[in-house]
Amino acid sequence: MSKTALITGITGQDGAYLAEYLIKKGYTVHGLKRRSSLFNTERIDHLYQDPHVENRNLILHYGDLTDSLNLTRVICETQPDEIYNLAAMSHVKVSFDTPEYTANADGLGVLRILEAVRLLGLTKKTRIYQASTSELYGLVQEVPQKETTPFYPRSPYAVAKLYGYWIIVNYREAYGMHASNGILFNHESPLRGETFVTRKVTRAIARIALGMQDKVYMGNLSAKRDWGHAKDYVRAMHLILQQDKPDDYVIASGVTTSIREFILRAFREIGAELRFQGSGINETGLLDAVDDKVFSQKIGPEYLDAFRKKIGRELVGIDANYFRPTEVDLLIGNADKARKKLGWEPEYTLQTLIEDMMQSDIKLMKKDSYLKQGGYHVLNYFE
Ligand code: NAP
Ligand code: G4F
Repeated sequence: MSKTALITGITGQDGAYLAEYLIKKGYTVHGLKRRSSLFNTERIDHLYQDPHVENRNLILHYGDLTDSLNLTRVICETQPDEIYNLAAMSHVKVSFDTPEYTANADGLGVLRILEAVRLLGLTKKTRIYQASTSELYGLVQEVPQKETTPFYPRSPYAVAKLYGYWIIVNYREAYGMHASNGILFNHESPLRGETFVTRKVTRAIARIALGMQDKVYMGNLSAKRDWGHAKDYVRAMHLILQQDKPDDYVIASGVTTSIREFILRAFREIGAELRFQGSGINETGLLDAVDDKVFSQKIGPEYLDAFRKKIGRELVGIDANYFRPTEVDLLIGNADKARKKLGWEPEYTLQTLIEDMMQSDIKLMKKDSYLKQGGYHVLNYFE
Protein backbone atom coordinates (compact mmCIF):
# COMPACT_ATOMS: atom_id res chain seq x y z
CA MET A 1 0.00 0.00 0.00
CA SER A 2 1.47 3.32 -0.99
CA LYS A 3 1.70 5.94 1.75
CA THR A 4 0.20 9.41 1.64
CA ALA A 5 2.20 12.44 2.71
CA LEU A 6 1.15 16.05 3.15
CA ILE A 7 3.94 18.61 2.75
CA THR A 8 3.37 22.19 3.86
CA GLY A 9 5.87 24.53 2.20
CA ILE A 10 6.06 22.29 -0.88
CA THR A 11 6.96 25.25 -3.09
CA GLY A 12 10.10 25.98 -1.03
CA GLN A 13 13.61 24.55 -1.35
CA ASP A 14 13.12 21.58 0.99
CA GLY A 15 9.51 20.99 -0.06
CA ALA A 16 10.59 20.54 -3.67
CA TYR A 17 13.39 18.06 -2.88
CA LEU A 18 11.24 16.15 -0.39
CA ALA A 19 8.29 15.88 -2.81
CA GLU A 20 10.59 14.47 -5.48
CA TYR A 21 12.15 12.04 -3.00
CA LEU A 22 8.80 10.76 -1.67
CA ILE A 23 7.26 10.39 -5.14
CA LYS A 24 10.27 8.27 -6.15
CA LYS A 25 9.56 6.12 -3.09
CA GLY A 26 5.99 5.52 -4.29
CA TYR A 27 4.18 8.01 -2.05
CA THR A 28 1.14 10.00 -3.04
CA VAL A 29 2.17 13.53 -2.15
CA HIS A 30 -0.23 16.33 -1.27
CA GLY A 31 1.22 19.80 -1.02
CA LEU A 32 -0.04 22.98 0.57
CA LYS A 33 0.65 26.03 -1.55
CA ARG A 34 -0.18 29.68 -0.95
CA ARG A 35 -2.23 31.67 -3.38
CA SER A 36 0.03 34.12 -5.15
CA SER A 37 -0.52 36.65 -7.93
CA LEU A 38 2.46 35.14 -9.75
CA PHE A 39 3.25 31.46 -10.26
CA ASN A 40 5.12 30.20 -7.21
CA THR A 41 5.56 26.56 -8.23
CA GLU A 42 8.78 26.93 -10.24
CA ARG A 43 10.67 24.48 -8.00
CA ILE A 44 8.09 21.70 -8.43
CA ASP A 45 6.90 22.32 -12.00
CA HIS A 46 8.78 19.21 -13.18
CA LEU A 47 6.64 17.11 -10.82
CA TYR A 48 3.32 18.80 -11.64
CA GLN A 49 0.50 16.71 -13.09
CA ASP A 50 -2.62 18.06 -14.73
CA PRO A 51 -5.67 17.65 -12.44
CA HIS A 52 -7.35 15.63 -15.21
CA VAL A 53 -4.69 12.90 -15.06
CA GLU A 54 -5.95 9.81 -13.22
CA ASN A 55 -4.08 8.45 -10.18
CA ARG A 56 -1.93 11.51 -9.74
CA ASN A 57 0.93 11.24 -7.26
CA LEU A 58 1.24 15.01 -6.70
CA ILE A 59 -1.82 17.02 -5.71
CA LEU A 60 -1.67 20.66 -4.65
CA HIS A 61 -4.10 22.39 -2.30
CA TYR A 62 -4.38 26.08 -1.58
CA GLY A 63 -3.70 26.85 2.04
CA ASP A 64 -1.90 28.82 4.68
CA LEU A 65 -0.45 28.02 8.09
CA THR A 66 -2.35 30.97 9.54
CA ASP A 67 -5.74 29.47 8.56
CA SER A 68 -6.92 26.75 10.98
CA LEU A 69 -10.10 25.89 9.07
CA ASN A 70 -8.19 25.43 5.85
CA LEU A 71 -5.55 23.21 7.49
CA THR A 72 -8.22 21.10 9.18
CA ARG A 73 -10.13 20.61 5.91
CA VAL A 74 -7.01 19.71 3.90
CA ILE A 75 -5.83 17.22 6.54
CA CYS A 76 -9.36 15.75 6.73
CA GLU A 77 -9.58 15.37 2.94
CA THR A 78 -6.10 13.91 2.49
CA GLN A 79 -5.93 11.67 5.61
CA PRO A 80 -2.11 11.67 5.49
CA ASP A 81 0.09 8.96 6.99
CA GLU A 82 2.83 11.56 7.32
CA ILE A 83 2.79 15.36 7.58
CA TYR A 84 5.98 17.29 6.92
CA ASN A 85 5.51 20.81 8.25
CA LEU A 86 8.09 22.72 6.23
CA ALA A 87 6.11 25.91 5.68
CA ALA A 88 7.50 28.97 7.42
CA MET A 89 8.52 32.56 7.01
CA SER A 90 12.06 31.26 6.94
CA HIS A 91 14.23 34.38 6.56
CA VAL A 92 15.86 35.38 9.86
CA LYS A 93 16.52 39.02 8.87
CA VAL A 94 12.97 39.49 7.52
CA SER A 95 11.54 38.15 10.81
CA PHE A 96 12.76 41.34 12.52
CA ASP A 97 10.51 43.29 10.10
CA THR A 98 7.51 40.92 10.38
CA PRO A 99 7.69 39.53 13.93
CA GLU A 100 3.95 39.12 14.54
CA TYR A 101 3.31 37.34 11.25
CA THR A 102 6.37 35.15 11.84
CA ALA A 103 5.08 34.13 15.28
CA ASN A 104 1.68 33.36 13.82
CA ALA A 105 2.92 31.23 10.90
CA ASP A 106 6.06 29.64 12.35
CA GLY A 107 4.85 29.24 15.95
CA LEU A 108 1.06 28.94 16.03
CA GLY A 109 1.03 27.26 12.62
CA VAL A 110 2.56 24.17 14.24
CA LEU A 111 -0.14 24.14 16.92
CA ARG A 112 -2.86 24.38 14.24
CA ILE A 113 -1.56 21.26 12.53
CA LEU A 114 -1.27 19.29 15.78
CA GLU A 115 -4.78 20.30 16.86
CA ALA A 116 -6.25 19.45 13.45
CA VAL A 117 -4.73 15.97 13.59
CA ARG A 118 -6.01 15.50 17.15
CA LEU A 119 -9.51 16.80 16.52
CA LEU A 120 -9.86 14.68 13.37
CA GLY A 121 -9.03 11.55 15.39
CA LEU A 122 -5.83 10.92 13.43
CA THR A 123 -3.39 10.82 16.36
CA LYS A 124 -2.65 7.12 15.88
CA LYS A 125 -2.48 7.28 12.08
CA THR A 126 -0.65 10.49 11.22
CA ARG A 127 3.02 11.05 11.97
CA ILE A 128 4.28 14.63 12.08
CA TYR A 129 7.68 16.08 11.20
CA GLN A 130 8.40 19.63 12.36
CA ALA A 131 11.07 21.68 10.59
CA SER A 132 12.99 22.87 13.64
CA THR A 133 16.23 24.72 13.28
CA SER A 134 19.76 25.27 14.55
CA GLU A 135 18.69 28.92 14.99
CA LEU A 136 17.21 27.70 18.30
CA TYR A 137 20.78 27.52 19.66
CA GLY A 138 21.36 31.21 18.78
CA LEU A 139 23.81 32.53 21.33
CA VAL A 140 25.34 29.11 21.64
CA GLN A 141 25.68 27.59 25.10
CA GLU A 142 27.85 24.65 23.96
CA VAL A 143 30.14 23.84 21.02
CA PRO A 144 29.27 21.77 19.03
CA GLN A 145 25.48 21.83 19.48
CA LYS A 146 23.57 18.61 20.03
CA GLU A 147 20.04 17.58 21.08
CA THR A 148 20.70 18.34 24.77
CA THR A 149 22.30 21.77 24.24
CA PRO A 150 20.17 24.52 25.84
CA PHE A 151 18.41 26.88 23.42
CA TYR A 152 19.00 30.66 23.29
CA PRO A 153 17.07 32.07 20.29
CA ARG A 154 18.26 35.38 18.84
CA SER A 155 15.52 36.49 16.42
CA PRO A 156 11.72 36.61 16.17
CA TYR A 157 12.07 33.70 13.73
CA ALA A 158 13.99 31.59 16.24
CA VAL A 159 11.62 32.46 19.09
CA ALA A 160 8.64 31.41 16.95
CA LYS A 161 10.42 28.16 16.04
CA LEU A 162 11.12 27.59 19.75
CA TYR A 163 7.36 27.52 20.36
CA GLY A 164 6.98 25.12 17.44
CA TYR A 165 9.66 22.84 18.89
CA TRP A 166 8.11 22.65 22.35
CA ILE A 167 4.51 22.28 21.22
CA ILE A 168 5.62 19.22 19.22
CA VAL A 169 7.28 17.77 22.33
CA ASN A 170 4.23 18.62 24.45
CA TYR A 171 1.70 16.97 22.12
CA ARG A 172 3.93 13.91 21.87
CA GLU A 173 3.99 13.60 25.65
CA ALA A 174 0.38 14.65 26.30
CA TYR A 175 -1.41 12.69 23.58
CA GLY A 176 1.11 10.05 22.54
CA MET A 177 1.38 11.51 19.05
CA HIS A 178 4.15 10.47 16.67
CA ALA A 179 5.51 14.02 16.42
CA SER A 180 9.23 14.72 15.92
CA ASN A 181 11.57 17.67 15.51
CA GLY A 182 14.38 17.69 12.98
CA ILE A 183 16.81 20.31 14.29
CA LEU A 184 18.39 21.01 10.95
CA PHE A 185 21.49 23.12 10.50
CA ASN A 186 21.76 25.32 7.40
CA HIS A 187 21.27 23.43 4.17
CA GLU A 188 21.59 24.89 0.74
CA SER A 189 21.29 23.93 -2.92
CA PRO A 190 20.74 25.37 -6.39
CA LEU A 191 17.08 25.75 -5.29
CA ARG A 192 17.96 27.89 -2.26
CA GLY A 193 16.10 31.21 -2.07
CA GLU A 194 18.14 33.99 -3.68
CA THR A 195 18.37 36.12 -0.52
CA PHE A 196 20.03 33.52 1.72
CA VAL A 197 23.75 34.09 1.94
CA THR A 198 25.12 31.11 -0.03
CA ARG A 199 22.79 31.55 -2.99
CA LYS A 200 23.24 35.31 -2.94
CA VAL A 201 27.00 34.71 -3.26
CA THR A 202 26.94 31.99 -5.95
CA ARG A 203 24.41 33.94 -8.01
CA ALA A 204 26.40 37.18 -7.72
CA ILE A 205 29.69 35.50 -8.66
CA ALA A 206 28.13 34.01 -11.78
CA ARG A 207 26.75 37.43 -12.74
CA ILE A 208 30.05 39.24 -12.03
CA ALA A 209 31.95 36.68 -14.14
CA LEU A 210 29.55 37.16 -17.04
CA GLY A 211 29.79 40.96 -16.83
CA MET A 212 26.18 41.37 -15.64
CA GLN A 213 27.05 42.92 -12.26
CA ASP A 214 30.11 44.79 -10.89
CA LYS A 215 30.02 44.07 -7.19
CA VAL A 216 28.04 42.37 -4.41
CA TYR A 217 27.22 43.94 -1.04
CA MET A 218 27.19 41.68 2.00
CA GLY A 219 26.55 41.84 5.75
CA ASN A 220 28.47 40.14 8.57
CA LEU A 221 31.28 38.12 6.97
CA SER A 222 32.57 36.71 10.27
CA ALA A 223 29.48 34.65 11.17
CA LYS A 224 30.08 30.92 10.88
CA ARG A 225 27.62 28.33 9.64
CA ASP A 226 27.44 24.53 9.40
CA TRP A 227 26.30 24.04 5.79
CA GLY A 228 25.01 20.88 4.14
CA HIS A 229 23.12 20.01 0.96
CA ALA A 230 19.30 20.08 1.08
CA LYS A 231 19.15 16.76 -0.80
CA ASP A 232 20.90 15.02 2.10
CA TYR A 233 18.72 16.77 4.67
CA VAL A 234 15.34 15.77 3.20
CA ARG A 235 16.46 12.12 3.42
CA ALA A 236 16.89 12.66 7.15
CA MET A 237 13.35 14.10 7.46
CA HIS A 238 11.92 10.93 5.92
CA LEU A 239 14.07 8.66 8.11
CA ILE A 240 12.85 10.46 11.25
CA LEU A 241 9.24 9.56 10.46
CA GLN A 242 10.10 5.91 9.71
CA GLN A 243 11.25 5.29 13.32
CA ASP A 244 8.98 3.31 15.66
CA LYS A 245 9.24 6.03 18.28
CA PRO A 246 9.03 9.79 17.73
CA ASP A 247 12.11 11.77 18.80
CA ASP A 248 14.18 14.88 18.09
CA TYR A 249 17.36 14.82 16.01
CA VAL A 250 20.16 17.21 15.10
CA ILE A 251 21.03 17.04 11.41
CA ALA A 252 24.35 18.72 10.59
CA SER A 253 27.64 18.28 8.75
CA GLY A 254 29.87 18.92 11.79
CA VAL A 255 31.98 21.44 9.85
CA THR A 256 31.73 25.21 10.33
CA THR A 257 32.88 27.88 7.89
CA SER A 258 32.72 31.67 7.91
CA ILE A 259 30.80 33.61 5.29
CA ARG A 260 34.14 35.17 4.25
CA GLU A 261 35.64 31.74 3.62
CA PHE A 262 32.54 30.62 1.71
CA ILE A 263 32.94 33.64 -0.60
CA LEU A 264 36.65 32.91 -1.17
CA ARG A 265 35.91 29.26 -2.01
CA ALA A 266 33.01 30.09 -4.32
CA PHE A 267 35.20 32.58 -6.28
CA ARG A 268 37.97 29.96 -6.44
CA GLU A 269 35.47 27.66 -8.15
CA ILE A 270 35.68 29.91 -11.25
CA GLY A 271 39.46 30.38 -11.00
CA ALA A 272 39.28 33.76 -9.24
CA GLU A 273 41.42 34.55 -6.19
CA LEU A 274 39.97 37.21 -3.90
CA ARG A 275 41.81 39.17 -1.19
CA PHE A 276 39.94 40.71 1.75
CA GLN A 277 41.26 43.91 3.31
CA GLY A 278 40.01 46.38 5.91
CA SER A 279 37.57 45.56 8.68
CA GLY A 280 33.97 46.06 9.79
CA ILE A 281 31.87 47.99 7.30
CA ASN A 282 35.07 49.08 5.54
CA GLU A 283 36.09 45.53 4.63
CA THR A 284 36.31 44.86 0.90
CA GLY A 285 37.10 41.88 -1.30
CA LEU A 286 39.42 42.67 -4.22
CA LEU A 287 40.14 40.47 -7.20
CA ASP A 288 43.78 39.44 -6.82
CA ALA A 289 44.42 36.93 -9.58
CA VAL A 290 42.70 34.86 -12.25
CA ASP A 291 43.51 31.32 -13.35
CA ASP A 292 42.86 31.71 -17.09
CA LYS A 293 42.42 28.00 -17.71
CA VAL A 294 39.91 27.40 -14.92
CA PHE A 295 37.97 30.59 -15.71
CA SER A 296 37.78 29.70 -19.42
CA GLN A 297 36.59 26.20 -18.59
CA LYS A 298 33.97 27.25 -16.07
CA ILE A 299 32.73 30.52 -17.59
CA GLY A 300 33.97 30.60 -21.19
CA PRO A 301 37.07 32.06 -22.93
CA GLU A 302 34.99 34.88 -24.46
CA TYR A 303 34.48 36.41 -20.99
CA LEU A 304 38.14 36.16 -19.87
CA ASP A 305 39.57 39.51 -21.09
CA ALA A 306 36.79 41.53 -19.53
CA PHE A 307 37.11 39.64 -16.26
CA ARG A 308 40.89 40.07 -16.11
CA LYS A 309 40.35 43.85 -16.29
CA LYS A 310 38.69 43.58 -12.87
CA ILE A 311 41.98 42.56 -11.19
CA GLY A 312 42.60 45.00 -8.34
CA ARG A 313 38.94 46.09 -8.27
CA GLU A 314 36.46 45.65 -5.42
CA LEU A 315 34.05 42.82 -6.12
CA VAL A 316 32.70 42.50 -2.56
CA GLY A 317 31.64 45.37 -0.30
CA ILE A 318 29.79 45.69 3.00
CA ASP A 319 26.37 47.26 3.52
CA ALA A 320 25.35 47.74 7.16
CA ASN A 321 21.69 47.13 6.20
CA TYR A 322 22.45 43.43 5.94
CA PHE A 323 23.55 43.20 9.57
CA ARG A 324 20.99 41.81 12.02
CA PRO A 325 20.00 43.47 15.33
CA THR A 326 21.14 40.30 17.10
CA GLU A 327 23.39 37.84 15.29
CA VAL A 328 24.03 34.11 15.60
CA ASP A 329 27.81 34.08 15.43
CA LEU A 330 28.64 30.40 15.37
CA LEU A 331 26.78 27.22 14.49
CA ILE A 332 28.31 23.77 14.37
CA GLY A 333 26.26 20.65 14.92
CA ASN A 334 26.91 17.19 16.30
CA ALA A 335 24.72 14.70 14.40
CA ASP A 336 25.99 11.56 16.17
CA LYS A 337 22.48 10.59 17.32
CA ALA A 338 21.10 10.74 13.75
CA ARG A 339 24.08 8.77 12.47
CA LYS A 340 23.61 6.05 15.09
CA LYS A 341 19.82 5.82 15.31
CA LEU A 342 18.75 6.76 11.78
CA GLY A 343 21.82 5.52 9.93
CA TRP A 344 21.93 8.95 8.25
CA GLU A 345 25.09 10.03 6.45
CA PRO A 346 25.43 13.07 4.19
CA GLU A 347 26.73 12.46 0.67
CA TYR A 348 27.74 16.05 -0.07
CA THR A 349 30.64 18.03 1.42
CA LEU A 350 30.86 21.82 1.49
CA GLN A 351 33.12 21.62 -1.57
CA THR A 352 30.66 19.54 -3.63
CA LEU A 353 27.82 21.79 -2.45
CA ILE A 354 29.68 24.88 -3.71
CA GLU A 355 30.45 23.13 -7.02
CA ASP A 356 26.78 22.20 -7.48
CA MET A 357 25.53 25.71 -6.69
CA MET A 358 28.15 27.52 -8.82
CA GLN A 359 27.59 25.23 -11.80
CA SER A 360 23.84 25.73 -11.60
CA ASP A 361 23.99 29.53 -11.27
CA ILE A 362 26.47 29.88 -14.14
CA LYS A 363 24.11 27.84 -16.33
CA LEU A 364 21.10 29.84 -15.19
CA MET A 365 22.71 33.23 -15.75
CA LYS A 366 23.97 32.20 -19.18
CA LYS A 367 20.43 31.65 -20.36
CA ASP A 368 19.57 34.18 -23.04
CA SER A 369 16.70 35.67 -21.11
CA TYR A 370 18.92 36.48 -18.14
CA LEU A 371 21.66 38.00 -20.25
CA LYS A 372 19.22 40.19 -22.17
CA GLN A 373 17.27 41.39 -19.19
CA GLY A 374 20.24 41.55 -16.82
CA GLY A 375 18.39 39.07 -14.57
CA TYR A 376 14.72 39.38 -13.76
CA HIS A 377 14.98 39.20 -10.00
CA VAL A 378 16.24 42.30 -8.22
CA LEU A 379 17.35 41.53 -4.69
CA ASN A 380 15.44 43.29 -1.97
CA TYR A 381 17.84 45.83 -0.52
CA PHE A 382 17.03 44.93 3.08
CA GLU A 383 17.22 41.15 2.94
P1 NAP B 1 11.82 28.21 1.98
O1 NAP B 1 12.53 27.87 0.70
O2 NAP B 1 11.75 29.63 2.42
O3 NAP B 1 10.33 27.63 1.86
C1 NAP B 1 9.33 27.99 2.77
C2 NAP B 1 8.01 27.45 2.27
O4 NAP B 1 6.99 27.83 3.20
C3 NAP B 1 7.57 28.00 0.91
O5 NAP B 1 6.89 26.99 0.21
C4 NAP B 1 6.60 29.11 1.30
O6 NAP B 1 5.66 29.40 0.31
C5 NAP B 1 5.93 28.44 2.48
N1 NAP B 1 5.23 29.36 3.37
C6 NAP B 1 5.69 30.48 3.96
N2 NAP B 1 4.76 31.02 4.76
C7 NAP B 1 3.67 30.23 4.67
C8 NAP B 1 2.38 30.26 5.25
N3 NAP B 1 2.01 31.24 6.08
N4 NAP B 1 1.51 29.28 4.93
C9 NAP B 1 1.85 28.30 4.07
N5 NAP B 1 3.06 28.22 3.48
C10 NAP B 1 3.96 29.18 3.79
O7 NAP B 1 12.43 27.39 3.20
P2 NAP B 1 13.32 26.05 3.19
O8 NAP B 1 14.75 26.43 3.16
O9 NAP B 1 12.78 25.11 2.20
O10 NAP B 1 13.05 25.52 4.67
C11 NAP B 1 11.97 24.63 4.94
C12 NAP B 1 11.66 24.68 6.43
O11 NAP B 1 12.78 24.30 7.20
C13 NAP B 1 11.27 26.05 6.96
O12 NAP B 1 10.31 25.85 7.98
C14 NAP B 1 12.54 26.60 7.57
O13 NAP B 1 12.24 27.53 8.58
C15 NAP B 1 13.15 25.33 8.11
N6 NAP B 1 14.61 25.27 8.17
C16 NAP B 1 15.36 25.55 7.07
C17 NAP B 1 16.74 25.42 7.13
C18 NAP B 1 17.61 25.69 5.92
O14 NAP B 1 18.82 25.86 6.11
N7 NAP B 1 17.06 25.70 4.71
C19 NAP B 1 17.35 24.98 8.31
C20 NAP B 1 16.54 24.68 9.42
C21 NAP B 1 15.18 24.81 9.33
P3 NAP B 1 6.00 30.41 -0.93
O15 NAP B 1 6.80 29.60 -1.90
O16 NAP B 1 4.66 30.79 -1.40
O17 NAP B 1 6.77 31.54 -0.33
O1 G4F C 1 21.89 32.54 4.78
P1 G4F C 1 21.33 33.22 5.96
O2 G4F C 1 20.29 34.27 5.73
O3 G4F C 1 20.80 32.06 6.90
P2 G4F C 1 20.47 31.98 8.48
O4 G4F C 1 20.19 33.31 9.05
O5 G4F C 1 21.57 31.19 9.09
O6 G4F C 1 19.11 31.16 8.47
C1 G4F C 1 18.95 30.02 7.64
O7 G4F C 1 19.37 28.87 8.33
C2 G4F C 1 18.61 28.57 9.52
C3 G4F C 1 19.23 27.31 10.14
O8 G4F C 1 20.27 27.68 11.00
C4 G4F C 1 17.17 28.34 9.13
F1 G4F C 1 16.44 28.03 10.23
C5 G4F C 1 16.61 29.60 8.47
O9 G4F C 1 15.28 29.33 8.03
C6 G4F C 1 17.47 29.93 7.25
O10 G4F C 1 17.31 28.93 6.30
O11 G4F C 1 22.49 33.90 6.80
C7 G4F C 1 23.61 33.17 7.24
C8 G4F C 1 24.63 34.12 7.84
C9 G4F C 1 24.08 35.08 8.90
O12 G4F C 1 24.97 35.12 9.98
C10 G4F C 1 24.05 36.43 8.21
O13 G4F C 1 24.22 37.55 9.07
O14 G4F C 1 25.13 34.95 6.79
C11 G4F C 1 25.23 36.27 7.26
N1 G4F C 1 25.22 37.18 6.12
C12 G4F C 1 26.23 38.01 5.78
N2 G4F C 1 25.89 38.72 4.71
C13 G4F C 1 24.20 37.36 5.27
C14 G4F C 1 24.62 38.35 4.37
N3 G4F C 1 22.99 36.78 5.18
C15 G4F C 1 22.17 37.17 4.17
N4 G4F C 1 20.96 36.57 4.04
N5 G4F C 1 22.52 38.15 3.28
C16 G4F C 1 23.75 38.77 3.34
O15 G4F C 1 24.07 39.63 2.53
